[in-house]
Amino acid sequence: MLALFYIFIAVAVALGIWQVNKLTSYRKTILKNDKNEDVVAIAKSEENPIATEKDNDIHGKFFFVFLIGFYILMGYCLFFLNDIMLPESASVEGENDDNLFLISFVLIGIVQFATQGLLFYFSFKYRGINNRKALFYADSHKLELIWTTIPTIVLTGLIGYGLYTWNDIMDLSTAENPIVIEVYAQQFNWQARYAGADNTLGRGNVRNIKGINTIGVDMTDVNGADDVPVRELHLPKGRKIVFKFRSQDVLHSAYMPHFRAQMNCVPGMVTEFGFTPKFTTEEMRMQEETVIKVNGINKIRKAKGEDPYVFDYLLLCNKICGASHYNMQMKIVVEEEAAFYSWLKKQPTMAEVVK
Ligand SMILES: [Cu+2]
Repeated sequence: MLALFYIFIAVAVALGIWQVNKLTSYRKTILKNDKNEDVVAIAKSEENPIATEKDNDIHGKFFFVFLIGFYILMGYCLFFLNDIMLPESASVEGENDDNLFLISFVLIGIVQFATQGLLFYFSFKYRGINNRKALFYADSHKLELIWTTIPTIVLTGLIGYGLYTWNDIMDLSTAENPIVIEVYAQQFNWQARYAGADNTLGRGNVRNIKGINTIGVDMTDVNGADDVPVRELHLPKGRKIVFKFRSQDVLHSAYMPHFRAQMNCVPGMVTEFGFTPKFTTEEMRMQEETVIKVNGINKIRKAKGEDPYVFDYLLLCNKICGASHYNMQMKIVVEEEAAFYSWLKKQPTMAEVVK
């Protein structure tokens, strides 16, 4: 497959050089038009400087061949590359996100299919044939009205649904008894902090970073003592989680693809979003889509002699933040509420860590 790719690149480069080379043989020429007037044209300044009917015919047919190839490629991407897509959303709020994506994709797909077809088919059908005259057509108010009104209505609907989806993940004012977690980004790893028994995070500031207090929790703030710092995220299934993001150094972006959520972590400010996990890690591992994906990965790993991969939710950095950006990730475990609380209870609090 890789060899094929290199051959493709080599052919593309060779074609490019050939075309550029061809261009150098073209120059500005004065030609006569139908009314015997002088016009400036870019043409090959040889005996027959104008494209012949044969040239036009070949180019027109190429347009048609391109169209067929284009449709085949579109179909291939649509039906055969599906298994590299993410599995079903693992958060309740992410369902809207997926719907929005699907609706946009279907709409764009239909328009794309039709307009590309018209563009290339017409280029073929009306290719230059001697003595064929183009039809002069000024405008049609009816047509203009149709192609302005329909996209306006469709786009308004899409944007409305988009805003609703955005609010669903961003508006945390109605969240009932959420679990509050701070996610802290630094070059190049993630840390997190649970708000503890009072469900309120103690103040954090980069100036408080000292020794083992690597998140910079203000230890004079009473809310901070029961906070729980961790290196692995555990989330209970079915509970609303409120995430608050901070960054120690540069811009990072907390990306949780399986939950369809991403937020920039900006030094000097707190950003946030919230979602409700829908499947535990175990349940997600059993899903058909995940199984197919994991099997595909493991086939490649086996061929390379690597250990098999087991599915886990991940928090990734999605902002190129420096040399080790690619490896900036943290494991996320979603489990039943009871298992979550028994795990959380075993983690030492800030007061226990920073003595
Ligand atoms: Cu980063």
